[in-house]
Amino acid sequence: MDRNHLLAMLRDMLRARAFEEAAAQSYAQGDIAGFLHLYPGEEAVAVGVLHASEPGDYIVSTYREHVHALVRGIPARALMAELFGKKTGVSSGLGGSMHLFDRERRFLGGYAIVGETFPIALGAAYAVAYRRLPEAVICFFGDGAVNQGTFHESLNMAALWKLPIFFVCENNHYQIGTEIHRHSALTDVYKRACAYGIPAEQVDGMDVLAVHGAAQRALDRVRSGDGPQFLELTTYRYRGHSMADPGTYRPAAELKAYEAADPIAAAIHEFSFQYPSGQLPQDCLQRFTEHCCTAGQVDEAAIARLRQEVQAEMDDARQFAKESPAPSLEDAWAALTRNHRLEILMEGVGA
Ligand SMILES: Cc1ncc(C[n+]2csc(CCOP(=O)(O)OP(=O)(O)O)c2C)c(N)n1
Ligand SMILES: [Mg+2]
Repeated sequence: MDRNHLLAMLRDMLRARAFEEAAAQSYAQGDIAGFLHLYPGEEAVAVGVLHASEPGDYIVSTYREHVHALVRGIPARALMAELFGKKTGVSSGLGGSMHLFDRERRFLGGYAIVGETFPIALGAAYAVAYRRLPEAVICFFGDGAVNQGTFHESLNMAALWKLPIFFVCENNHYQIGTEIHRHSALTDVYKRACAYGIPAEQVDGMDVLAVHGAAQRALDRVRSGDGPQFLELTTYRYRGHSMADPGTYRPAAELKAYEAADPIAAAIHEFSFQYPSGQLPQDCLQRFTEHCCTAGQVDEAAIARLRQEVQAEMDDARQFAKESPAPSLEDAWAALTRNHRLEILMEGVGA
């Protein structure tokens, strides 16, 4: 990978964390209401996968989707304003944190219902296949979604019709407060894809380069008509399930071990029986910055500069969101009654 691409990935990882921390602060100050599901710890997943995507690909995500949207290219201002429920938001302030949508960037949302992403991705992939386009649909979902009926129905149909879908499981080992070995009979999620003959791989989701490589391979196969591909990325979220969740169900040592750049061997050993997955990964961000420094791609000063730049970007996004107007009742009504159907029909006939 060339230096510029490496730096672009590093920048996006830093932006991702800074965005989410800025959102957490805004929530604490009462500027964001409702649920807010944050992504720190999982950045290598979104950045690794989306840096392997093309502008023609479609993205379907869950309610933990701010970072997918940011890395896809939606400006931080439009995202933060949406979280604030403002008119300048990417969904005009009418969707909020869990319903980010940007047709232009083929970001098909943000969905709050667990397992909802699968049939939506399936429909989009059917449309792509129908038109025989070399595009892919990237479908993100959590480990908790794989016990939903929609998961099995969608994998079956995707395989049957050889649809261009890339299934990406963000296995952060928890479904709210329930650890994976308590909600799933099979904790290696990727093995489930075998039931439908879909090629699947399990990769360390804390290692952005490994994620990127695996995503690139899978997307190449999708684009060359090989049908759906499946990738399970093992990762971890540092915060609670949402801002309303203090996350006290997780052993403090587990959280610490995942957060540590250099996991303390003794502590990991002492508690290793609690981790079904065995080995504990490092913080993905620290690991990647270390990698870039060791490889001589960047130095500490450049990283410090990058951190400053992304912090300024997020401060600006918060300020913009705060100063933006709220949507009016008329705006909400207009959105409700807009004739989307006509718009889509017009597009279909090339008008
Ligand atoms: C159909 C449905 N059932 C239950 C919920 C409540 N719920 C919200 S998030 C969540 C956990 C999902 O966990 P996972 O898929 O692992 O995603 P993560 O939050 O870990 O990213 C649940 C059960 C829901 N939103 N939709
Ligand atoms: Mg989960």
